[in-house]
Amino acid sequence: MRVLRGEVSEFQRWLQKSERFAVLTGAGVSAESGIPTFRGPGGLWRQYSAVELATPQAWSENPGLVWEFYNYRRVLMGEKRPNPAHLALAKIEKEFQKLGKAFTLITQNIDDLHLEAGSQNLIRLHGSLWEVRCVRCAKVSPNREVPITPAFAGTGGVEGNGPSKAFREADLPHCSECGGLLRPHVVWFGEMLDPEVLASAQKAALEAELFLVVGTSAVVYPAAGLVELAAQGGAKIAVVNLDVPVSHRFLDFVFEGAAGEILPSLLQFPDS
Ligand code: BJW
Ligand code: ZN
Repeated sequence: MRVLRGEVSEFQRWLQKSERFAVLTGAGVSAESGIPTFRGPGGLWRQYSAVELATPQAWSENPGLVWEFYNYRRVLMGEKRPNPAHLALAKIEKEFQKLGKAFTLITQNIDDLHLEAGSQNLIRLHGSLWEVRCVRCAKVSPNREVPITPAFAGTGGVEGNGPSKAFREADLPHCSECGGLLRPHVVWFGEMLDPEVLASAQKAALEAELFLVVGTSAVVYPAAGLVELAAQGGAKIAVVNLDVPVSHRFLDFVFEGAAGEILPSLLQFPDS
């Protein structure tokens, strides 16, 4: 680890002192579990960047292609397990609970690895890969099908251009209640986040005394705005990232390195 700003011991004193601790995570926290980040190497599927397919435009033009992409991610993410970074966050939450102090974990990830690691007070800003929503009646349901429908079996390879076959309407998943088309229950570019989910994240950021930002490029709003909000609310801001951008602006602690290596030793009270 490279300590670019602040000191580990000082961070840990803040951890002990803080009554309210909030953490924002991004794709980097799951990188060591083997899940590619969006804007780093591996962020491409066929000729598409992930952010090109995570849009309502892509969905309206070609829902079969978008489902093929999300089906590929179900195959990939379904076999990944939480890494030491997820586990360290779940562990510190338990310590905060024991002490009667507030801990909130806010994630932009849709992989649910924080849940699997045991995190409880978790806010999922961008939804879950393992839930679907009906575009007609808006019903949200858990769905762990892999492949999402039999038509997607064996599709999704990273080689190739465009969809691997011409998916028909009947190949796509449909709502058991109303027959409408099902889509992934995730937030695409240009879509609003669930207002209640966003409001609870903003409250946790504003009230935090210590705010830790792990493995996110922090370029996507409104998630990125939570860091500014926490700073405005008076929180100490700490960053853990493999590759910290040059601008540190209002950061109090900057630890450069892999989250899975840093968090287990960083997230300790100084006298433990
Ligand atoms: C490691 C590591 C290791 C690697 N250890 N670290 C204000 C200004 C400008 C634009 C906007 C604005 N407000 C809203 C917008 C528009 C847009 C936006 O933000 N655009 C920007 C790109 C400019 N936002 C939206 O559209 C949002 N909706 C909204 O605001 O509605 C109202 C509105 C609409 C339109 C206009 C204005 C207002 C919705 C955003 C939804 C984002 N959705 C996605 C897809 C989710 C589903 C899916 O997964 O398929 O969310 S896009 C993608 O980016 C995904 C991620 O959650 C998100 C963030 O990415 P993340 O996690 O930061 O990943 P990376 O890859 O970028 O970074 C990884 C980091 O990890 C790197 O820093 C590495 O160094 C690091 N790292 N290994 C530690 N081992
Ligand atoms: Zn329906």
